[in-house]
Amino acid sequence: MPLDSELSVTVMGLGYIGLPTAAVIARTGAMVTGVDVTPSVVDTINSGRVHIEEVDLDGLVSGVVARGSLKASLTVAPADVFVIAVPTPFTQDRQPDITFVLDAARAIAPVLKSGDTVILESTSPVGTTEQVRDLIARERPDLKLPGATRPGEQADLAIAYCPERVLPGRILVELIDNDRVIGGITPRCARKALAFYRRFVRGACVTTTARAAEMTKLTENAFRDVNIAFANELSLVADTLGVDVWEVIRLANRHPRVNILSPGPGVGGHCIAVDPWFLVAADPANTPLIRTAREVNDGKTDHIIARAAAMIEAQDGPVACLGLAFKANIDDFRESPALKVAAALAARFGERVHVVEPYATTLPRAFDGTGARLIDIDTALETCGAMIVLVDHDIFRSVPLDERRGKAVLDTRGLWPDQS
Ligand code: SAJ
Repeated sequence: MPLDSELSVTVMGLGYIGLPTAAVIARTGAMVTGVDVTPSVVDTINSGRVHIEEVDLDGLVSGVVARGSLKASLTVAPADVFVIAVPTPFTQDRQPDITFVLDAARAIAPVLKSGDTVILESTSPVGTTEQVRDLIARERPDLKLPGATRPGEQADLAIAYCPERVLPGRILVELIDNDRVIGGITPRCARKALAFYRRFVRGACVTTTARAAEMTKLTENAFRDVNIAFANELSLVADTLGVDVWEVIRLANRHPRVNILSPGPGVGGHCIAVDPWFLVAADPANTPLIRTAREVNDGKTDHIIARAAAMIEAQDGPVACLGLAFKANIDDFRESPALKVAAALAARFGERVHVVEPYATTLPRAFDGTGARLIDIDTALETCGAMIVLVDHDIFRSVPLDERRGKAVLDTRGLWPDQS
């Protein structure tokens, strides 16, 4: 590969993963072009600003754009390495939708040249990297593709799968420090992609096949979903038995080989609530546990809505829903169970529902026409006799018992263990 300053990299998709990845690669001195289909995203980045909230990302992007090592574009130019980081949603009937991945592959195909490396990072069903290879083979019959060469012949391109595995809120740290799984269509593809990641990853880089790497990513998020489902199921049993589930989990976790996760109002975000379905879709007959975990976690949201509604009915006056984000201390409301609960309560109880969300400036569309209002935590503590804790934001955690004594509280996050 060329020296850092000569290496050119194109990152397809400038979202939560693509933009931080592009910026981190640009910081190494490579010339990075980020490609996105949304003109406002391209304009924002080219003016040195960011369209997403992530710790320290604004400073990094403004620096690499000012230095000229990162630019954004609506069109794809030739590069040495192409990184695809576009969304892979699922359809109404819970089948993976890889249209954006295939669109990105189609967009880069015309500019590919011998020696280039194509890396897919998007969470994808097993076999997607091979589909990318097959699509490029159809678009570019002049290139020799990996896994489709004659004996003794070298492929013109390296194609690999390397899933991102960063945690929102810690993306810039984890992009560098986390271990990476790099799956090549062939071992040579994996080695080529490994040389690329070595430039900016401090964690271990482990090579395997593309299919194993694809399944590894799905497995990681399904593991977490199943374990959160266990905690959520325990919380229902504990409610039935009148036991404090948080205390039980704290005590059980003192066992050296037990590590139970935390119950909550359900599982949100664009990863853990979605990816397990990719495994279920691949083999429905053999995935009863993974499917049930998804259903338990989704069912927990409905359970909280029912409990919160019962609590509101038993009260007079305004009720505060604390938090809309899908988890603590972030501004991301995608697939958020907290938002789902608060919006369902607003639809039913209207202007009695007050929402506290320090990461929002206005209420999301789901609240339109309900009469619900966005207020701050101080106002909520002064005016609301009942509180429903939906997100464990630090600002809520820090409210002392004195300020919430005597209030009716439904705490879905175990934030206020001293609340009687
Ligand atoms: N949650 C619980 N209880 C817990 C932990 C989490 O209810 O004990 C809930 C959270 O509140 C949230 C959801 O689960 O609603 C997911 O949050 P998370 O922090 O577990 O994960 P994400 O979605 O922010 O990021 C995950 C990470 N995957 C794993 O930890 C296996 C991250 O490393 C992945 O990169 C990311 O998915 C992804 O993009 O796939």
